[in-house]
Amino acid sequence: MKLLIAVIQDKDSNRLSNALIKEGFRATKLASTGGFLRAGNTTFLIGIEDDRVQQALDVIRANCKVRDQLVTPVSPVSGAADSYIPFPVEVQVGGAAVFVMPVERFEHF
Ligand code: 2BA
Repeated sequence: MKLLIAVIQDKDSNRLSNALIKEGFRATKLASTGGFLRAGNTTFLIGIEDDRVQQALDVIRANCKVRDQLVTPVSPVSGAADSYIPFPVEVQVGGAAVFVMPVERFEHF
């Protein structure tokens, strides 16, 4: 068995939930925050048999888009703060960051 941990954008979360249910996957959604952008994102926990990992990855890929986002970098804590001009930079976010983890044991009561 494997546990997929998939960090995706909030905008894709409903579509992905619906697609996972339609394909017969069980998932848990967690509200999360990206360490870099410090913006909300969504983390899915998906427990599945090994032979369905590729199918789950395909569903995630088909339902999560890559988007460009403008970020204004945080100003330096000390030092050259006077001369610091915060130019927004564009970063590409998503579609999804997915970890595939082995599951030693799964109990469901
Ligand atoms: P954030 O950490 O908020 O990152 C958002 C986007 O900012 C990233 O998109 C990436 O394009 C950019 N970025 C992140 N760290 C950067 C850095 N040190 N320098 C320059 N650009 C940087 P994604 O790579 O698609 O990641 C989307 C979200 O997935 C991340 O949100 C984070 O919540 C999660 N994530 C991605 N990689 C991860 C990892 N290795 N471990 C844990 N979470 C991860």
